[in-house]
Amino acid sequence: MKKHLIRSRVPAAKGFTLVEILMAVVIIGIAIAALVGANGAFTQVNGAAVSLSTAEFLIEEIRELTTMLPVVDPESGIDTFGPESDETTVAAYDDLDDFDNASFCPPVDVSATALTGFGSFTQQVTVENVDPSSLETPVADHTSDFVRITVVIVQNNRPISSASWIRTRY
Ligand SMILES: [Ca+2]
Ligand SMILES: [Ca+2]
Repeated sequence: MKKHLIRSRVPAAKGFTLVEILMAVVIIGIAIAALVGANGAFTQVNGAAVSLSTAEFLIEEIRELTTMLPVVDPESGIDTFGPESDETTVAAYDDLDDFDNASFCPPVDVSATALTGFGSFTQQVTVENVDPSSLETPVADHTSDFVRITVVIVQNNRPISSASWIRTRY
């Protein structure tokens, strides 16, 4: 018996043409570029959100640090606007005006301890007496019972968040 040779009926596989390959390369390239671009934008937005929430946290640290302090120094009263001469570190500050023009880098926490992990942030504090009938209007130091504290958070020389609040002398 003779064996019949069965010829394959499957046609020989045709390769892709050069044009098809080039088209595929271009399409995949566009898709990758879009993905990379979207990812970059997402990273930027995410980074900004992290910076903002850190700034809010650093403002709150100053608010809590100063919230229990008297408006004027318990010993010298209104003699000095700013830290008294023996108060050389933030840990020694014992009244609100001690914080005027203070700049903390690294920022400090509620117990006046440096937060070294946040070294790119600075807390800038301003303390002003304001007019009781117009709390937006600053007046001369120690000439009213109302004090406005302003904290600006700066990151890499750029202000990113700020907050002000009023305290009264009682
Ligand atoms: Ca003081
Ligand atoms: Ca003082």
